Amino acid sequence: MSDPGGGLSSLHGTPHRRFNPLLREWVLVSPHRTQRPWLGKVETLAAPSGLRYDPDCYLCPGNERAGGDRNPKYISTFVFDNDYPALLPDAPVTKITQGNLIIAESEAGNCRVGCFSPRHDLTISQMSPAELRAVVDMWKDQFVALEELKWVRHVQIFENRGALMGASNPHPHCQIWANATVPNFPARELNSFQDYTDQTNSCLLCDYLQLELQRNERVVCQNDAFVVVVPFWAVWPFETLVLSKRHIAAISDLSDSERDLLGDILRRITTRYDNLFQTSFPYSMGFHQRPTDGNAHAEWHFHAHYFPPLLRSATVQKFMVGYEMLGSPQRDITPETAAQRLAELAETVS
Ligand code: H2U
Ligand code: ZN
Repeated sequence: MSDPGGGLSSLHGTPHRRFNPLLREWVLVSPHRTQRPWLGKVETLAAPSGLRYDPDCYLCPGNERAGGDRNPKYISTFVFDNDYPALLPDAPVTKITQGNLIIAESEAGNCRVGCFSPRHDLTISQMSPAELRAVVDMWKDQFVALEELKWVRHVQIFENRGALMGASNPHPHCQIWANATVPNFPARELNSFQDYTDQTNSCLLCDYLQLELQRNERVVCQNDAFVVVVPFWAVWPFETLVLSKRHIAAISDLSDSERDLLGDILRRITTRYDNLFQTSFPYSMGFHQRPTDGNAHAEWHFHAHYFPPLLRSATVQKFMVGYEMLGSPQRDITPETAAQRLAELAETVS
C-alpha cells in the first residue's frame, strides 16, 4: 500500500526495493533479515603500524619507490605519476568492431598518486584543519591542471583506504585518473542529471538534499557547506553521500571557506567511521564532478561517495555475491538505521 505522506514506517519490517535516481537502478532492502545468524568469513584487520615514518614505505618522503624514482623530502602533499599506470596518455588511437557485438577502442589517460602528508600514519580522520586544507587544495589543483589537457574529459579522484579495499600501501594517499572518455558510473549519473533538469528545470541533488534536510531521517552530520547522508538507496551498509549545499559542479567552484569546510566534513565522517567499530575504517571514496569536456554542465551537482565494506564489526564485511551479482544489490540493515548509528557517534578520535 502506498503511503501518500511518503513515510517509511509501513516499509520498515517489510522486504521492499528502493530506487536510486542517480544510477536509475533498484536496491532490495530486507529489514526483517538483520537477526540472521552469521557463520561466514571473518577478517583479521592488520592494526595500523603507528609509525610516523616507515623506511620501507614507497610513499614516505625521501624513500625510493618501487619503480626506482626517489620521493623528495616533501613536507606537505606530494603528487607523482603512477609508476604502474592503468592508462597511458599517448595510447595510439585504434578502434575495432566485429558486427555490432565486438567493439573496442583505445583509451588515453593519465594516472597519478597523491600523498596526503609526509606522515605515514596520518589518516584524514586525524588531520588538523590546515593539513586537511592542503589535501583539498591538492585535489583542486589536480582537477584544474588535468582539465586543461584538451583530451581529458573526466577526472576521477579517489581514495582506497585499508587492505580490505585493496589499498597497496597504508600511507594515506589518493589516486587520480584522468581520461579521454567519461567512465560508466559518472556517465550514468550525467544522463540522470540531464534528464532530471530537462524534466523539472531543477537539480536532482539540490532537490534530494532538500528532502533529506526536511525529513531528517538519514542525515549523519553537516556544516555550513556540506551535508552527509546515508542515501535512501544506499547499497553498502554504511555507505554515505557527501553533498555540497550550494549547487556547484566541481571542486574548483568551491570558495575559500568552502574548501576548509570540505576538509572539515571529510574529517568528521571518517572519524565517525573509525569510531563505529573501533577500527581504522576501510573504504573506497571518491568525488563525482562534471565532465571536463569544455561544457559548463549546469545540471551536475558536486558530491562524494563513501563505499565502506564493513557490515557488523571490524572483521565482518559485506560481500557482493549471489543474488547481487546476478540480480540486484540487497541490504539488510536499513539506511535509516545505519544513519542513526553513524549520527550517534562522536566526531573526536576515541
Ligand atoms: P592503491 O593503494 O589505491 O593501490 O594506490 C597506490 C598506487 O601507487 C598504485 O596504483 C602506485 C601503485 O601503482 N605506486 C607507485 O606508483 N609507485 C610505487 O612505488 C608504489 C605504488
Ligand atoms: Zn609512508
